[in-house]
Amino acid sequence: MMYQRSSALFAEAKKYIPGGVNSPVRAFKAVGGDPIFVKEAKGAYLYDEDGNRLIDYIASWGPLILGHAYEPVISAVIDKALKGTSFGMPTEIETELAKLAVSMVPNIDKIRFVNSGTEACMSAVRLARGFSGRDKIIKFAGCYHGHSDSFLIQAGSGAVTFGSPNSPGVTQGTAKDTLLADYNNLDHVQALVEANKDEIAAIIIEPVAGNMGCIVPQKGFMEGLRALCDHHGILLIFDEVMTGFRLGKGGAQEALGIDADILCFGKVIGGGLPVGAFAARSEIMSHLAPEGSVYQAGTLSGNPLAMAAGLAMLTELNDRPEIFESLADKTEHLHKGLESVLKRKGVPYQINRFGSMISVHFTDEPVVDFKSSAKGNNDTFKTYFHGMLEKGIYLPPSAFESYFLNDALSYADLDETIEALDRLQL
Ligand code: KE4
Repeated sequence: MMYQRSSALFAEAKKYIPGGVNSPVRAFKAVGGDPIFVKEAKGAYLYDEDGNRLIDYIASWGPLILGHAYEPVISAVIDKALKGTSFGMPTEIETELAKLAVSMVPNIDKIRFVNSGTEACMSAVRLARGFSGRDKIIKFAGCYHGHSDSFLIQAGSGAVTFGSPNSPGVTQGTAKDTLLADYNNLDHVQALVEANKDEIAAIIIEPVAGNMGCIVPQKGFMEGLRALCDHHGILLIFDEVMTGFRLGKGGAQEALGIDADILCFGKVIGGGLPVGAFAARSEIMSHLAPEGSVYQAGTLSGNPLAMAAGLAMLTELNDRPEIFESLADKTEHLHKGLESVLKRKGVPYQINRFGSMISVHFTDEPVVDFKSSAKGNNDTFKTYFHGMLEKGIYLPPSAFESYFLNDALSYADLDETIEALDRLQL
């Protein structure tokens, strides 16, 4: 396949935009080569600037669960845009989407809309701190909650020490309030809680992780976190930016059978437009301005176009919940097909899957946390990524990402993907 126009567009973009992209993962740094510039998309297919058709497995990193340019979403946005794009005043459609989301997700009475998953998670942590009067949070190595300072933290040395910044610009003062634990390691969390008694406001986690590849919580891990939070008066924040409205109407809480205290959303809730949200029971949300004193705001929060896209998307998912099962079945089909090819090729591999989230890791060790995910052979991954791209399959350009299937994918698309791997020399 030719990518000349994409490369030319990338060279031009780099003159005016840092790294030529507006979000780093798009730049292909982890896999090498120039990123593909997309011209348009419909259903399961991307059409790039060189006229190539690509079967899409990122769905804009999750939002487009029904496929690209889904007609009910598009017409809702067009109709809304004709009436104005933003007012900075309350509109009825914000309440309509809020009511629908509250009806679909367990344990929430109220929801606040923002413009990204980062904003949702950042605001959720501030709310937890304001509600509890405590400063520290626990997050997990390899979990990504957006780019706000409190989350850009790497493990400090030792088991129960503070985090340290993993990006210039994040101060030690911020990092000291973020403690880092290993995913699926309840003892580690217990040690952190014991060493910071009555100082921890919240534990924030991706209930099914998607930013280390897809990593599924092991039996008892999430239940243990819930019990620890109950015992120590810590709020459990589920970052459902990826899993929300993807794993089912009730997201990971429903899929795992675990109650969280604060929920963060993004991606699907905006139907492809910029929407994030955070939600909780009234007792917690009543602390948020203007009702309470925890401040949070946004010029374009609840933007009518974004609300229209989100409402159309969630209405479809709420009316046709069979979509979630159809997606999970398609993901299982893809899993089994890829697995049989990799087994036949004798390549060391792990495939992790939950619902319509899946990832392939080139290692013979089970991938259960960031350390084991990092043991994947990245050279093999790069060969895999570019080889599949050459065959018209667009996968996440990093081994530390999950695939996001969309319901426009046909079984023929899935089989074409499996056959593409079969023809690949790994
Ligand atoms: P945004 O600020 O990118 O909307 O959301 C941040 C975020 C929060 N929580 C989770 C679990 C997330 O996965 C994300 C963002 N996901 C990445 C993909 N791994 C977005 C892609 C990108 O950064 O361009």
